[in-house]
Amino acid sequence: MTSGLPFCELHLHIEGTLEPETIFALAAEQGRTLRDAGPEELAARYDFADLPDFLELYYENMGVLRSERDFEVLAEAYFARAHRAGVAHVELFVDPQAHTERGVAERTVLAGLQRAIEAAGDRHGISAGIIACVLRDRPVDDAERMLDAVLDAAAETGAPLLGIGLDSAELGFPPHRFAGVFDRAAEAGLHRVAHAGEEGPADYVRQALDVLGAERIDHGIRVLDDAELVARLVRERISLTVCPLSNVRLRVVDRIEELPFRALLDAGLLVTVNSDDPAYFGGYLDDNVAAVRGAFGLGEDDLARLARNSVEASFAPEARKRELL
Ligand code: ES4
Ligand code: ZN
Repeated sequence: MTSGLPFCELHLHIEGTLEPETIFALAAEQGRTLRDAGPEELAARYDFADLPDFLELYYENMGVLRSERDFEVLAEAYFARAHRAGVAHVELFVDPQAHTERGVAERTVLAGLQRAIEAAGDRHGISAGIIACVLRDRPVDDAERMLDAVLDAAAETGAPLLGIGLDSAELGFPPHRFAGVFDRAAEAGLHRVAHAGEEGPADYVRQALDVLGAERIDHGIRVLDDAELVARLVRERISLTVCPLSNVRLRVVDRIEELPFRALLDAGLLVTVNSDDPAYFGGYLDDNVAAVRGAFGLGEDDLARLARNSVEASFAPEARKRELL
């Protein structure tokens, strides 16, 4: 458990919860052989030089996700684990373009997630929604098509599509290219978030706000380079979804103690703690909270603040937020 307080998890790639054992189980079901002999051998390769190095294996591994049932089982396992971690509400990311390029339709993905989300409410009392992410290192046309397809798929399946996000390789792929897609998403009533300031500069955070209309910044740990930007984030209550174990495993920092975690909190920013791709980075939400607690000597008051921040920063309906506060 994190602290006994209900947390909202706001930065979680559902494909990043695909555990090595599950990859092998699904491959066996499909009669496929994989490059590695078994889960241990695969996991031994989870030693990443940087974000692009991680993404290569992440996209390769998700090739075992094919049917609606595969996505349902994947998300069910995550919700069960998240429940044990003290998570009460989840806004999960999914990368539709990474599945359609393999012939798996948006409808299949959202229908599977929808079933797991329904079960998570019944079994664990967890509320959840979906944020479909644009792969920023692919053409803009692809993102336009993805938006139309997920809006249709959500309408058909009843999947709770909450928003649009921006992820994948950051350096060299500035947010402004996707202004049109994000405008259309907003017109369709979707929330907008974007990965920015993970490996990229503070200016990408500014673009995400100005050009994409982002309501939350995913990672954003480099904002302290820009005092004016920090002041704006504080003033507008725009949260940063920080993922401490991810930052260590992707070598954004060498050691967790090097993260400016205290400084972000002391600046008055709406910081939240999240697990990003827990099957790859060494832990779920409780593990991430424990890691920052140890590294920065957080007390009960700090943990309560992080839990409250996660509720405030969520897109949960006001009545649900009141329940969680
Ligand atoms: C991601 Cl850690 C991270 N950053 C950007 N895009 C991603 N997709 C999955 N994990
Ligand atoms: Zn992420």
